[in-house]
Amino acid sequence: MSRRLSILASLGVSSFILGVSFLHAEGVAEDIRLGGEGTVFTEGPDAFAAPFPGLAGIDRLRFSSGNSLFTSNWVIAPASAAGRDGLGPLFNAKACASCHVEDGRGAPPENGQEANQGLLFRISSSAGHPYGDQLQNQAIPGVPPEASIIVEWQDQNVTLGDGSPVKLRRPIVHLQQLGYGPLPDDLQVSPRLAPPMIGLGLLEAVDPSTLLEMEDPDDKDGDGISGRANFVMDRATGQLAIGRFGWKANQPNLKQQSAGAFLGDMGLTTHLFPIENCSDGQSACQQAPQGGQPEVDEKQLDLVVHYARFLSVPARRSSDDPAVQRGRRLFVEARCDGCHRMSMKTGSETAHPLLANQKIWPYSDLLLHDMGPELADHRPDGLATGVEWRTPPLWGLGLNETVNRHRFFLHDGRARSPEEAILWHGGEAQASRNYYSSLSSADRNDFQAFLNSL
Ligand code: HEC
Ligand code: HEC
Ligand SMILES: [Ca+2]
Ligand SMILES: [Ca+2]
Ligand SMILES: [Ca+2]
Repeated sequence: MSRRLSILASLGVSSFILGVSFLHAEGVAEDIRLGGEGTVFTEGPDAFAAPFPGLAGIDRLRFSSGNSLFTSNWVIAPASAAGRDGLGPLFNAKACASCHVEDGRGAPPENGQEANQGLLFRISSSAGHPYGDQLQNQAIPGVPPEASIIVEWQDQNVTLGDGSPVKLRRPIVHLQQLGYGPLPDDLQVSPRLAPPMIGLGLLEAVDPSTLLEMEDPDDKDGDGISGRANFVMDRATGQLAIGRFGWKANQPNLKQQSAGAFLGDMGLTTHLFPIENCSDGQSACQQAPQGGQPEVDEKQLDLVVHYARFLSVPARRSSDDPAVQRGRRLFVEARCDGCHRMSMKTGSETAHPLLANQKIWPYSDLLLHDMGPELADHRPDGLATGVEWRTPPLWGLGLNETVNRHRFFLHDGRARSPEEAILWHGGEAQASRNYYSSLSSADRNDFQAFLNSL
């Protein structure tokens, strides 16, 4: 039986009886294909690593080359591997894939452990200091690393509406072995977990107008939810552009996000970020040999971007399960979809025809929301304030455990399940959180079944 037919068959009549209205005219549940034509029907450990099914010929070959640049370690300059050197002097990891593990999500450290590669730390302060805007806890020989970063998890108990206790945890960050003198007293530290890489080309292909239509900065419709777009400098054009990527939507496109990662996370220059990540107070860093100018040439950067653009989205599973369908209704009743917008269309003029005019189901508006004081990092980023975060897409959520063998969520990985993530929601999402918390345990199970089907 063809895949399409088997979906039809497995949907059966239950969807009709329940009156769930997500069927296509032809009877195919379109919300199974979360990434439109960029959807793959795989659910194993490599579910996040597949290219778009339609990617062919030279585009497919470039995807493989990009994969290799994403996965293999960069080395210290000078090296015989001339096209792959220039790592550091300061860095967090040697490869993109060290943090975006299996094209999925990073993991935060255990209690009292050194922060590993899945979690990085953005910093800022009104006072001058030599540490830049990100802490690099690794360095090449002869250059002091900036710090050793220890995360301590502090428990916090909450009680659900029916009296069930849930133990949450929040990170306390300890910066030790500072390599360049004391840090300012007003330092703001923002831990950031490496997010999954799926469907990013589709998110990049959504027209700015589509995102702006979802904004409601003054909450004119009075539902308590006000999303607004971040606007950030697009270095290629010198103009402000809508931010889409990163936990605060502080990067406008995949090229700048990737070039920013090369420099900030691995110490590799590109034409977009040509200057090594060493400040005036870091002289050993400034004097270290370079691996070319830039170290990652335009061709290599484009291959990595091409790779990021065409990682597909796994299809939903179990969407015909009655529990999942009940959970889906609860998701809407709780107004989760006020921010985790179920679907939208990509634009018609996109980087590649495969990305155009796709109905996608990212479960995000890519907009910034005030998430309340508990999640605040107090560190502004572009237009994003210290309490605002970009709604993360929820597609792929249920496969996180299969791909990465963990279920850590939220910007700093504090949540150990989707339920914990919901219970941290505050600010504009407080009403949704309270709704969830008021549900019976049977309803909460259905709710989670739906989330796991994504
Ligand atoms: C040290 C860990 C680390 C390394 C290495 C790393 N990343 Fe990331 N990546 C992150 C983190 C953390 C974020 C979120 C950043 C933020 O919120 O500002 C991120 C965000 C992204 C995003 C945006 C995803 C989204 O959903 O918004 C893309 C794309 C990306 N990285 C690509 C890359 C590429 C390409 C490389 C290699 C050149 C790379 N990353 C290397 C940790 C890393
Ligand atoms: C006001 C907007 C808003 C509403 C309403 C909202 N969310 Fe979120 N959600 C966010 C933002 C923003 C984040 C990221 C917060 C962070 O990382 O600190 C988030 C994070 C999450 C995450 C973790 C995702 C990840 O990749 O780490 C889950 C799961 C989630 N939300 C589920 C829900 C559910 C279920 C509901 C309804 C009960 C809901 N959200 C309602 C905005 C919202
Ligand atoms: Ca370098
Ligand atoms: Ca730094
Ligand atoms: Ca509103």
